[in-house]
Amino acid sequence: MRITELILHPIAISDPPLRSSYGLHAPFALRTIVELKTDSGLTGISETYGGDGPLAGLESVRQRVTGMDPFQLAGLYRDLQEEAASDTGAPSGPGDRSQTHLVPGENPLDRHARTFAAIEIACLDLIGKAVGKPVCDVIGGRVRDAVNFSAYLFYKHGGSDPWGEVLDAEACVRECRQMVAQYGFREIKLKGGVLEPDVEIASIRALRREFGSSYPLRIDPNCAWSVETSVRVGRELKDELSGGGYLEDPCATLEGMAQVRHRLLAENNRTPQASNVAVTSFADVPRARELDAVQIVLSDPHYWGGMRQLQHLSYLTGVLGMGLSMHSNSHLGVSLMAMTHAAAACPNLTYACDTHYPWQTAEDEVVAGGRIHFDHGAVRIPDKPGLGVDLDYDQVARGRERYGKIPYRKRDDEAEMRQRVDPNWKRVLPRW
Ligand code: GKR
Ligand code: MG
Repeated sequence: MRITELILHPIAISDPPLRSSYGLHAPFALRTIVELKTDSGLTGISETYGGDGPLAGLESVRQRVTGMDPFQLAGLYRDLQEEAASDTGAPSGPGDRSQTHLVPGENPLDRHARTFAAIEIACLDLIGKAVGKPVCDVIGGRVRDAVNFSAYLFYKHGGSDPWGEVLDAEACVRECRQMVAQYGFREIKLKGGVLEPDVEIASIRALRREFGSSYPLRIDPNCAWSVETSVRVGRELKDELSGGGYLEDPCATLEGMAQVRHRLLAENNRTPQASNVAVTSFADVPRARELDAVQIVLSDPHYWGGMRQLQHLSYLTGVLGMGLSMHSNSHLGVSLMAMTHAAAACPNLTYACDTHYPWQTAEDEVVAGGRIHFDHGAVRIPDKPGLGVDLDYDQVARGRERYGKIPYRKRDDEAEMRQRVDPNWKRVLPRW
């Protein structure tokens, strides 16, 4: 089997006015749908980041991929690693890779890993279709038939969406009730770093009161807090974040998170810390472990270099005695299925994965047959070869048309915040 054509579909999907320490989500999120046509008549698909940067990365491998055997992925990985090394002077050195000042997924240093991931996932879809097996069984076999996801809560402004304005603890509980009723999630994540820490503490407490201790809770302010504030929040939420919850990227840098960890440990508070900001590449993991800054690494097949790299990460974190969970960004069903297959084949990924899926709608879904179904908060591995989903080409065309109409080609939450909420807004770290 040989790849005969790489087709890229840049699309725009509506996104509610969600807040984070980065700013505000724009009315449309950008994604790219990738298709690989082959001489066997099979087509492989994947979904990745959108906009000019990711498209340019994919364009740059067009020639390399055309004519390639989709089973031969290691050679492509090596070529992109070599390019990354000549770009940065170091293959994957730690230090400047932190995403503290960048929206996750926008880190230019991850460019090659993201490009490889998008091609790898489409190739694995092809391989699965060629051998008649689901992708998770092609990459070594599943350890679970269904993957749990968490209710990913955001503070938000009101808009033309069914969630309303969420800017206090009470609204946060209402949002969570709505999401849990619709999807059946059993773990809860709150995107913090938006309101005064005391309001966010009150939100977590209110969620605990409403849902009880069988729903593990995590809070992620994307580095908005100082070490001092992080310690205070960790202290005040000691009970609420115990039993399977965690404190995610409370402050910037591994060194900062290490201080938080050691100060909490000194108070006999073992709340684990997770990261997708300070730990974004394999080279960061040993340092995070050495400092005991991060106990749970947040994987994501889109920027860690695909599904097989995620399995390596699963192995590495297992060896180092660290936990593994999964990060997400605004996405549709093709990404959701890639995340599900990857998580199903990572033995120590024991936390419910993040997903932004509830924030997207059926009108934008590009998967044939419509939205992916959640059963008690979990997505089942379909009994179909490959990723188990096909494209609805009318929907892809709709997404492309929207992409053509919007003026921006890069996610910029800070600019959006200035344009729609506060003309003087700046991302200040730490804010509190
Ligand atoms: O969608 O605003 C957002 C999130 O803040 C996202 O960009 C992050 O990547 O989900 C994220 C996280 O830091 O966990
Ligand atoms: Mg995070």
